[in-house]
Amino acid sequence: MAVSPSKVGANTREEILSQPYCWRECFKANDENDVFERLDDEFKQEAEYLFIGCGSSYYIAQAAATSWELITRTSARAIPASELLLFPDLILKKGVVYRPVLISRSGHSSEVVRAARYLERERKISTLAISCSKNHPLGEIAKTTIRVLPADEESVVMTRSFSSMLLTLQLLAAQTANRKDISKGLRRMPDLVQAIIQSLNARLEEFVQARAFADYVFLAQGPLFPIASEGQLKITEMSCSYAQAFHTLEFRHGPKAIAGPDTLISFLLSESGYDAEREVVEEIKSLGAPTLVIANKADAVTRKCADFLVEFEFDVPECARLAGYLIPCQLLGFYLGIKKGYDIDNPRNLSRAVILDSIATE
Ligand code: F1P
Repeated sequence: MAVSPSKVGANTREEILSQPYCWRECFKANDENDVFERLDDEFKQEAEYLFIGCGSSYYIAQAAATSWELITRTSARAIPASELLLFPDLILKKGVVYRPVLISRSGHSSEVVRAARYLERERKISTLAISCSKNHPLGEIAKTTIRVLPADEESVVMTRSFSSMLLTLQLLAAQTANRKDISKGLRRMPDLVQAIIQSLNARLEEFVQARAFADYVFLAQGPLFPIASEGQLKITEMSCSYAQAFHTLEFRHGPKAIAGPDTLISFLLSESGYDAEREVVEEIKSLGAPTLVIANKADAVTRKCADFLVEFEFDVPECARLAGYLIPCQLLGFYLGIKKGYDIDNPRNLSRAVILDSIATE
């Protein structure tokens, strides 16, 4: 059924723009339900955190694992659920105490449900799940489930569910490590992003209308790399365009061959690696590639090299800013899809969850 032009992507657009409000609601719900206090006992003992998800939720797992290591200074890893199902010996080592955290907006993705069943029932390992839905198979299997219900979406493509589950896991890390500076910074993100999201939305819509690109690259280091990976996935899901993600300095080692006038290179610049990453911005600009740069603070060189610059100036700790870097990536994918005439609320070939008839470890 044809969708009227003004209605195309209405759900996805509203879900992207509602993120600051949604984050506030999620923080409030978690506080009212004492979610973190109730978890405290189980999180006291030393363990290796194993963040597990599929698709966008796998990139949440990667962002949560890097945040966990930076905030708590204890080890954490991220894996796609399929790796645990197909190569368990590569993942679970003898003598290591694991704390698996299963991430799934729907709680129905077969690989995540089967991973929970395998961990709980075959390996007798207690699991924590986080989801945006109320009742689902994952919640029936995991020992404890955090529900981030205000973040659920109508759309297939994950946007506010991604940022809300990530912020919740980051807050859990800060709580576990008693890092009040990080907790405070995370709780300031709704107001900080609220102040810029409407102007950013208008600027990106205009940028996409004015320019044409053949393909897309996202570059980032450290805790921002999972956000770059999610950015390429948003472009792919919402606009069916070809997008890739690399570590920024890795781009020089071969992939740089594709840099040219038709490839939009998006840089998610960190604070910790800024000087080295900015040199890549300069180099890529000199090759004639259009650049989109997202930074917390940009110097004169970066301003000169950026065709589109997002400068946050958020005075919060670096790892508390991750959710903000997502917004321009989501909006870029959205407006590219609109420009190509796609029905973004129902993207080609995709469904809200991947339900498989059969997979190994049945
Ligand atoms: C995971 C997922 C999404 C993807 C699509 C299919 O869902 O792979 O990341 O965008 O919607 O499902 P979930 O396990 O987080 O519900």
